[in-house]
Amino acid sequence: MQSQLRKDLLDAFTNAGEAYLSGQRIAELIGCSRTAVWKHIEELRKEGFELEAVRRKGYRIVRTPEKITADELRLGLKTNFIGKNVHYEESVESTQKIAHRLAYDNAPEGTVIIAEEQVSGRGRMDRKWHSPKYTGVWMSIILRPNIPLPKAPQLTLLAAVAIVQAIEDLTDLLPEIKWPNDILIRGKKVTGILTELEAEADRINSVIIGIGINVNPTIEDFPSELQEIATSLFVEKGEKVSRSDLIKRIFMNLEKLYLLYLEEGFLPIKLLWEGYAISIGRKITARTLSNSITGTAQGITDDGVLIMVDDHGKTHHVYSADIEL
Ligand code: BT5
Repeated sequence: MQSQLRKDLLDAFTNAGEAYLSGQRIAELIGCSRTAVWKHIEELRKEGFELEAVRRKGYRIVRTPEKITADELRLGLKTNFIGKNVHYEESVESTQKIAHRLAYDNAPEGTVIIAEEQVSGRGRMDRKWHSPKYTGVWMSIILRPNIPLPKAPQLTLLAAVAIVQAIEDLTDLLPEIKWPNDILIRGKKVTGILTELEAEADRINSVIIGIGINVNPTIEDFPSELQEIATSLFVEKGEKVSRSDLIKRIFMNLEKLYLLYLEEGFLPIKLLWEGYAISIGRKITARTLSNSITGTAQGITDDGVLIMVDDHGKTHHVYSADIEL
């Protein structure tokens, strides 16, 4: 975890934007000695930050490190709670597992667990999620919404919109959402979302949103069974994308949408979601554990449940399934 002084220092650079900050000014802003400022600046340099120092003007950050660091995530982040408390790990089994433990231990809403690598990353129904080192975003976000239990899956759709918007903000790619939890680019999966709950009786303690994004791997970096069905932002764009910038965008978009959702309910989110959905209006097969339905996807209900009409004209409400297009 970062010290409060380090957080204040990064906030000071965030607020300064492109402007230089003198050592004296920083010391005043964050309430420490100039020697302490100098010490923190040296530590940032050791982490891989490049700081320009100009006489009589002060310091400015000109480049941030390739590896995700808590400091880098702090710089430029303008949220009130999502991502304000970040647990950063080099290698974990699954960020979901850590998030469940932290949520149980009363971690504040908006706490995020980010790992460079997951050795047992998981998808829905205990499927595996391939999460190799340094190339992706593997993170879990703890939310504590005061909503009835059946509405929790709406947060998967909300997160999907936040991620698609973040990808659009940083690239010229056009991601699409396949209900309920896949983000695809040109038909291949770039992101998976796994929403899990901690609840007692009918009260939600926390919702843990697990997000896996293939950012910078090449196709050869994927195991052979994924090479036909998966893709990455790098593969699609032909250029590396900064994982920290992407994470910060997601935090900002997610916070905005989540506050809108708490205020106005699911409807505004649904409208945004529909603008990105690919399965709607198409013939699909929905496979659940117990059966499979083929028919046309009509849309989603105001609660985020998929509506399908089968070949006999019968309407089905699908709460959770794997969709084949
Ligand atoms: C998902 O499940 O798509 C949810 C994935 C959530 C991953 C995040 S990473 C951070 C957090 N910590 C975790 O341990 N998990 C979450 P599902 O819809 O069940 O899709 C799983 C299927 O996607 C697998 O069976 C593979 O076919 C495919 N797959 C696995 N790894 C992939 C990857 N890196 N990219 C694209 N597809 C992948």
